[in-house]
Amino acid sequence: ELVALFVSDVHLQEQAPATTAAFLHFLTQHASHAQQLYVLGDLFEYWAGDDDSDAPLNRQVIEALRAVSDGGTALFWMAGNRDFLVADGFFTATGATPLADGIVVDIAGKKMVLAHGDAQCTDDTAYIAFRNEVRQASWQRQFLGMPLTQRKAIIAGMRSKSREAQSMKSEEIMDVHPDAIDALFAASDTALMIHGHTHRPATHVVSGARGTNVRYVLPDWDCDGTPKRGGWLAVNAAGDILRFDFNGDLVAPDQQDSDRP
Ligand code: OKV
Ligand code: MN
Repeated sequence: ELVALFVSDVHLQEQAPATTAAFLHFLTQHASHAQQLYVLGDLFEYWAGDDDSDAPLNRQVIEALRAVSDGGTALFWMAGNRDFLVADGFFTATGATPLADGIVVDIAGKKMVLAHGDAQCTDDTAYIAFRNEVRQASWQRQFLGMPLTQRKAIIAGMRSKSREAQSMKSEEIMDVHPDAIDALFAASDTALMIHGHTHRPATHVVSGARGTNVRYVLPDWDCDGTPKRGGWLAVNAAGDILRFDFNGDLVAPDQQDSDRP
């Protein structure tokens, strides 16, 4: 039996029904058999507030997550840069436990640090400034005080502006900064990291002053386009970290994008 599964960047949205179906299949067929499920950010393409939980897609996903946690799989949630407004209403409805970005966990005897990955994209100073602002409780109180329709319009405006603006770097061309990764390894006193966000699934092995660090990057999901993409990481009882594609097929280490020697 697998101890823990890790998934991120599914970007669930009404416009991507095959991705939704693949993720629901993952929950019922795979996550439900694991002891723990860690959702490491950007499960949703955007989250406008817990008062949007009755939207058909959101309701369907909440019910599916609730079935996983009711089935005995401990469910953990980390916010991404698109679903950072998920709050208590969602946690109560799904049975998920919120996790802070950069938390250190011990899974099957392996100590590891978990992050979404956006906070380590420190080259994008404009984004980091935006992130610091919208992660403040006061900013969120004010934003969530607006009507849901207005919040959705603001998010839609940001999304279309970001799509058309050449100057605004998209998530897809962004990558983490090595110094920010080193700093997170050092601060957490770990040699293992799992994160998403960059859409660059890979296993990075870096030898430095404190020994060898391994950084596992989760894939984003898109099962509506061709070729389909998506998948998850798993930790087994022996503490090995395994990579699976969205079909549940094991990805052999030599088929992974890896700088393992
Ligand atoms: C995604 C990134 C734009 C990086 C905003 C609440 C808020 C969601 C949102 C708006 C932006 C995602 C959803 C986009 C990623 C960028 C620029 C750089 C580094 C809110 C919930 F603020 F209104 F409360 N957003 N979009 N970037 O345009 O797709 O990741 S986005
Ligand atoms: Mn992200």
